[in-house]
Amino acid sequence: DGGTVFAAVDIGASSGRVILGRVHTAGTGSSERIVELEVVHRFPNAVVEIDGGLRWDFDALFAEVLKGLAAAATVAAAQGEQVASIGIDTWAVDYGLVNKAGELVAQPFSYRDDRSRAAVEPVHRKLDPARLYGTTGLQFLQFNTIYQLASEKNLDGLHALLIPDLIAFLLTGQRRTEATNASTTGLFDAVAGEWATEFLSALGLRKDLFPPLIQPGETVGTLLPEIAAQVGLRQDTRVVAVGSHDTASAVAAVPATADDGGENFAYISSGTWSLVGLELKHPVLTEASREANFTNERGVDGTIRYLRNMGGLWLLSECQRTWAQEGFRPELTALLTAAAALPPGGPQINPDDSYFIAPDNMPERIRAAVRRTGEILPDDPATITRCIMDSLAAGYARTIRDAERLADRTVDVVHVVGGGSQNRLLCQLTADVTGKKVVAGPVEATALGNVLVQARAAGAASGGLAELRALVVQSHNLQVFVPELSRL
Ligand code: ADP
Ligand code: LRH
Repeated sequence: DGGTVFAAVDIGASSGRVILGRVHTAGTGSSERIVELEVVHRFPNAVVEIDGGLRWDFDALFAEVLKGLAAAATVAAAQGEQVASIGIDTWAVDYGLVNKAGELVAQPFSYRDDRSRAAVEPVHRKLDPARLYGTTGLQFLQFNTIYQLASEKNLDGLHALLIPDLIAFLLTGQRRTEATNASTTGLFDAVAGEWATEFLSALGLRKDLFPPLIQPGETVGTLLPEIAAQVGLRQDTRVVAVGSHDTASAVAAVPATADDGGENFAYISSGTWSLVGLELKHPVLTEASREANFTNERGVDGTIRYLRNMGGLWLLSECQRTWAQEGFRPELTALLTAAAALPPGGPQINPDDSYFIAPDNMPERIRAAVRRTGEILPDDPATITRCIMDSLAAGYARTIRDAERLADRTVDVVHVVGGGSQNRLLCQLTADVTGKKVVAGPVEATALGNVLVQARAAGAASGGLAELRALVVQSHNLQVFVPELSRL
């Protein structure tokens, strides 16, 4: 308190933002504490073709991070506040390679690049998938870090830094690997919470390829003098590790309450991907869980994010991109309203099919996938949009049912957070198909989780995840969707 604010750098696959977060009492005479966000900088993000591969324009992203931190410094100073710390989260899995001089040797590959597919077989010949799962508990995805690293030609003299860790390194000069994101590499022991060094060795990767682990809430370091001067923040401003995997931060801010029956909630972190699952205390490493392709990623405070990474709104945003190239640029809300007016029961696709990973003519890909099921999907944006929403909702219902079975839990309420929580059609369909209450919001759950972990590290908030979540509940209006069974 006392004029302390926290800066959250949150970069997703489709956009990034720098946000100031404040934790304070709701107003004079109130003892209720709330957490508020102020967006000070926003910028777009997308995979781009660079040097013959699909990569992230990391130099441009880092320039936006600096711009955002400068904006944060200006806004805080204007209100007589001090930025106590900075937390960084981004999408998982991807990494940059830095040389001994600490220079990034190339723009980082995106998980959407196809190079890792050919590495899957050779990795599995050395490490059987059942053995990999028994230790890491990680869902098989062709782009998991382990397969990306196996497709690198030469790692001599290089260190790998996951994207948020790379940003933290460039801000502080300190190299660490934050644990929630490390758990998405395929080289992390889900039970021990340590690197699975035997897998690094088996693949001929150096044990020090990644820097040592750091836990959310611990300090990475303070700003390098030249960075502090450039952005106008004090040199003793700390970079604090948060759930640097964006999904870990999002799940930390899911507004679950005791009314949800304590543990009986599922979440959908809805953006480019849909991360659908449960929060558990212990990983589920059974063969049935592997067959169902569930992941055991690490959450804040040592929790397990037992979820399936499913197709998400990438399917829609890519359609929008193709339609825009063809000169058709409908407003998103208008498109969703038109899709909602269509009758239920239309054709569906499998949104998790790896056929949809690459960025190329998504409307035609979706129509081709429907054709393969023997049906015809008309070439009409509202119809294609409806097909995506029906397919996602059906997939969510399947996944939640599977999670209940595999983890032996009952789900009473489904929390939808992230950009996709604004999609009323998808939320309603999710309620209808699951038959469960859906609570939508907050949109900026990821930044909230990021801020709350920093606030707790600074003593401005206290308690476990339940207490942090109570702050979110007190601060945000949530939308409730109840199943309309007549719509099925
Ligand atoms: P990511 O973190 O993966 O970049 P976000 O959580 O920012 O993704 O979510 C982006 C998605 O949210 C968009 O692709 C879009 O489909 C959805 N979205 C954003 N604004 C709205 C809105 N006003 N109504 C419905 N959906 C929206
Ligand atoms: C969501 C996300 C997801 C990962 C994917 C690569 O932004 O981090 O949790 O599986 O990106």
